[in-house]
Amino acid sequence: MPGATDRVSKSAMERARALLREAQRVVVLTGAGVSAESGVPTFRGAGGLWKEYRAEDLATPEAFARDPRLVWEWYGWRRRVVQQCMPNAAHVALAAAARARAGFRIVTQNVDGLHAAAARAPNAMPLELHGSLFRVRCTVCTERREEDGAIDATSRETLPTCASCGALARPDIVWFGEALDSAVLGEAVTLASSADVCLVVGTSALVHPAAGLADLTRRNGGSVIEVNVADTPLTGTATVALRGPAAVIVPELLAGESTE
Ligand code: BJW
Ligand code: ZN
Repeated sequence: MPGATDRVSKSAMERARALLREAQRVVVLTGAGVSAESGVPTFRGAGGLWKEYRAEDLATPEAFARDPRLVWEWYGWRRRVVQQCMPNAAHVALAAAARARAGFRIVTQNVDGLHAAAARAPNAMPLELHGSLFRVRCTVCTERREEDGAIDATSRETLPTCASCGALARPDIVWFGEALDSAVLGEAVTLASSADVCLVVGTSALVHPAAGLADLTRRNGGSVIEVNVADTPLTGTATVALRGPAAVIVPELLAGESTE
């Protein structure tokens, strides 16, 4: 298999490595593309989830209010897909760098749990901006719980309910039009604003506020390294753009970071 430097210009890879070497604080922002090689479908683009399903039908609070059974059926299928998937070389390399270096933090838009599965230590656990496929929360009270079982969406009565008040439970995922958890977003903003490097991996950078985090780093004088198979709205302003699959580029970029 060719190394990343066979696909990416050697000078771009060297420049990105030097930026990371010199950085005290690194924030990594990941999106669906980091999990693509694990077999998790992305949202947009060829084979993306939104090609087959309309976001408005499934990933909004209005959709859930209209037809919770349909939405839970979709999330039950998403859980089953992700449960067949393993962290890939990009998740593993990012987790190793986070364990090895203070000031290296992973912030993800993904709800698939694969960064957490690769973490093996608290300091490699990601900040999950958009929630988790494996948590549910009550539609009425504040109850939340981890849950990774099958969803029985045959009728409204069989859907997950709150253990505390008995009301209908929903996926603990941030849908369009919903606010991100303010503590989680606040921490991500602090990390991005103070980072020397923001490493952006596998996101279309279309969904806000997550997409604005790299700009916070840049506007505060930091550098942006983008890893993606295609151009995004961030490419033009990135300090270095590395074209190619995350599971190939990221391990090569971070080679030598970890002494484990
Ligand atoms: C590879 C690869 C490989 C492939 N290697 N790369 C400012 C401007 C405009 C609009 C807004 C704005 N601020 C807010 C909005 C509205 C909205 C929004 O951003 N809309 C835009 C789409 C226009 N944002 C929101 O609604 C957010 N809420 C909010 O702002 O609330 C404000 C508020 C405040 C107070 C009270 C109330 C409200 C919430 C956003 C929630 C996003 N949720 C989703 C769905 C969750 C459902 C689920 O998962 O089931 O999260 S949307 C979906 O997109 C998902 C993802 O996390 C997110 C980002 O997608 P991502 O990860 O970038 O994936 P893709 O598929 O788009 O891209 C994959 C990339 O990988 C591509 O670039 C490929 O090339 C690449 N790739 N293979 C490397 N092997
Ligand atoms: Zn409840």
